[in-house]
Amino acid sequence: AVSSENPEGLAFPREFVIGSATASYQIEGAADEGGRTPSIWDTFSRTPGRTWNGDTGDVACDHYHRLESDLDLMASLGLEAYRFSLSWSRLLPGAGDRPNPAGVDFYSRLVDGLLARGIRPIATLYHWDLPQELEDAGGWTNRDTALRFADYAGHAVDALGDRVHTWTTLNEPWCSAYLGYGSGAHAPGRTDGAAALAAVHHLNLAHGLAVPEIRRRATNTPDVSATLNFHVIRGGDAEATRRIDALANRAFTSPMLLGRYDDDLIADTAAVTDWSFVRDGDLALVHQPIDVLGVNYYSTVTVAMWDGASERSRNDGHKDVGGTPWPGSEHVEFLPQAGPYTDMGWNIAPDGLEELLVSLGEQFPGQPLMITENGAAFADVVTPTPDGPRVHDVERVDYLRRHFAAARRAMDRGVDLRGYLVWSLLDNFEWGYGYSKRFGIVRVDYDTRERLVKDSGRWLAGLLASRA
Ligand code: GBH
Repeated sequence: AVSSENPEGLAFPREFVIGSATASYQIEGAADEGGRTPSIWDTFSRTPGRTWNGDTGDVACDHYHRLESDLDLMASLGLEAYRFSLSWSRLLPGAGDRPNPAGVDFYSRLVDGLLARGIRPIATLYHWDLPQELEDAGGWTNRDTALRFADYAGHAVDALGDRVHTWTTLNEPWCSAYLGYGSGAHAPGRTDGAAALAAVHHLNLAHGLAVPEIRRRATNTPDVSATLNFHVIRGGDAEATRRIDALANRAFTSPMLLGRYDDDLIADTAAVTDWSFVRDGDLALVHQPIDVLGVNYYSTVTVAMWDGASERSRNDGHKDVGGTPWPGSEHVEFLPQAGPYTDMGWNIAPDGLEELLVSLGEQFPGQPLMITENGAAFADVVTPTPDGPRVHDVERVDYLRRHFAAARRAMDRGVDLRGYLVWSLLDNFEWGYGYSKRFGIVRVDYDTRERLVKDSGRWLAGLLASRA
């Protein structure tokens, strides 16, 4: 029972797809069940001091055991698409070469359950949960990990490639490389700038090797994509903006979409690495046509060169845990953003989304785009009402409404935007922040694991119903 409002005339083309997103480690739980072996996030979160309150994904939303009711929940919201990720070490325990029947069965039931409900499955192969066994051999600093990833992609497509509509290779390799190996805020928690840049390249290579493998092994004709998180840099000074754009954005878009690493990126990082991990022929491998570029957007940044004298601003939206996520550009400072802010402290800037989409449309003409994540954390409260408990998350409704409107404006300006997936379907394990941050349009009670659709979920259901 949802309203059928079509808020602010948010009319999108029929083929535009609206849905929601999650990721394996953030929701599944069952970390030691069904033949799954540890990933770097198990190791990291089980290490004291790494996550808020020592939280882990051991149980998370218990989605592994609640698959059928979660599928029904998605259907009740009217989702047109659901973006999820596969746990590599559930599908190939120990990063071995033999698929785990229980893992194949779980994801198969997920995909079949989506299709039975008319929901398009969008599968991400890698949302940060590298098998620990591969990390023990160097993780993303080891070139072999890229080859192993392509092999894993092949197994995943053998298992599901007759039914999955869209495959995404990597989610936000920026986070995997720079937070995992540079700042240390994410697993595996290393703090080594050279390692972070090697990880950048090996992630790019993994993507490039996987794309043709996915196309080769699929028995349907899937859309193949990568999802990147872009830093939308506004104001500030030109040199700092160029540096952060090179490290954060062009380190991925240039090799993937243009077949090169930019000279300024190589020069800016020369004191950190000589980039000798890039072998002849690699860039041709990385440069693969993709059907869709996934865009994750949350907020904006403003950067300036730090003069070394004044107190330095470190407002880059990340936990400071010692290392730098900006190898070679540690002397860039991140200036405070104008509010309002979400519970993450990230500024709310819908026009940044419009600006980003228009800019990507200009930089990569003819490249279809999809918003694969957008959403907000707020400190929700449950309110008793005569109709039962409700979550009146007015700020999240407002956030979504304004970002959907921004996407619509970008389309009006000629951007080829194919869809919009809200992060996230469920409150879930927010990485280093554990369960302290709630991004869901559905609340999860972490004592009972009960789900409660928030007003934002009702709002999205209303938008979807108005299209049906
Ligand atoms: C995503 O990461 C993840 O894919 C998802 O798993 C996670 O739960 C979700 O978002 C919420 O955190 O440059 O102004 O946007 C987001 C990673 C990248 C978000 C850098 C913050 C810095 C501030 N982040 N970003 S800004």
